[in-house]
Amino acid sequence: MTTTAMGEARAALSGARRVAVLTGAGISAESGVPTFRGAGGLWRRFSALDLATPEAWADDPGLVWEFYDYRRRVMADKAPNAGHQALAAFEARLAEAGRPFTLVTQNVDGLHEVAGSSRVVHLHGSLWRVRCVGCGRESENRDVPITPAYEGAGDPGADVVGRGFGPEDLPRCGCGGVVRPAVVWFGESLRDEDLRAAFTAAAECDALLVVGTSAVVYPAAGLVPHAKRGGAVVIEVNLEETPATAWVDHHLTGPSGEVLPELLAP
Ligand code: BV8
Ligand code: ZN
Repeated sequence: MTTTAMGEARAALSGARRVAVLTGAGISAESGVPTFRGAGGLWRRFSALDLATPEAWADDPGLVWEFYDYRRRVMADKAPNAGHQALAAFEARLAEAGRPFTLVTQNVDGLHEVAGSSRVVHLHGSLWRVRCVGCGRESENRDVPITPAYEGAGDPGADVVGRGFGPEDLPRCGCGGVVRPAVVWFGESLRDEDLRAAFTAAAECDALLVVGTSAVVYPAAGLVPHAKRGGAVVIEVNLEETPATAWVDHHLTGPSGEVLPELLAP
């Protein structure tokens, strides 16, 4: 990406009072967290899209938990990268200047909070929260493995056949109900308060940063045209062009761990 593209994007951002950010799996790629649609996006012979659905859960909750237990396990030695940290520092600087800032993420890995971001809207939930399918109670859960039955499970190899976990292996709520990952699966609605916070931030911001998302999943991807219609300048940071690129004013090509520290530097 040319220095003029960076210079123009920095100038546009410095002129913005209220800033909103939308991040996707790409911002965690340099932390070693596989993205959804990139090379590492497969687990066994499944794509995340096969397993992140209510149908997969109804069909084989034990397999779905094996997939999520694996993704929680993978996070044990993952840390925020310079991109997460640049966003957290930027948020703190804007807060000092009394400038509104909202970080909307599609990610469920929790790395933005570890980096120190505080105003985070989790559009798709969190790997670290579970919800009882019986009583609906939602709580934080950091047990790895999720239950003793899953000790040593989760091998992502393409030819690995699952052990076949049964109801007795599944995590339970105090009420006796089974708990599921508190993430938004395909075909499931997002939480109203998260949608409202995200679309209000997009409508009201003067600049929207779109970082590391393939912009194919809705309603999250709809935040980009929504911000544009609200008069915001839109800056995209990605290795490649995406369907959002048609809407953006500045496209910075490169890894977010390198681009964001330069773009957000004081
Ligand atoms: C809903 C949580 C309806 C689970 C996720 C047809 C048209 C339009 C919409 C639809 C349609 N058919 C179905 C739909 C709706 C569907 C949808 O959008 N499907 C898509 C696939 C077409 N949406 C839904 O189902 C949503 N719900 O619409 O409800 C409804 C309405 C009323 C009543 C009932 C129901 C729910 C969507 C949420 C699904 N859950 N995740 C989990 O994580 O396990 S989505 C999943 O994809 C992740 O959250 C992920 O974040 C998200 C998007 O992926 P990305 O984050 O963009 O990651 P990806 O790998 O795709 O891309 C990475 C990008 O980073 C790439 O561009 C790459 O170039 C870049 N990159 C890589 N490395 C770097 C980098 N960039 C910078 N630096 C780097 N180093
Ligand atoms: Zn319960």
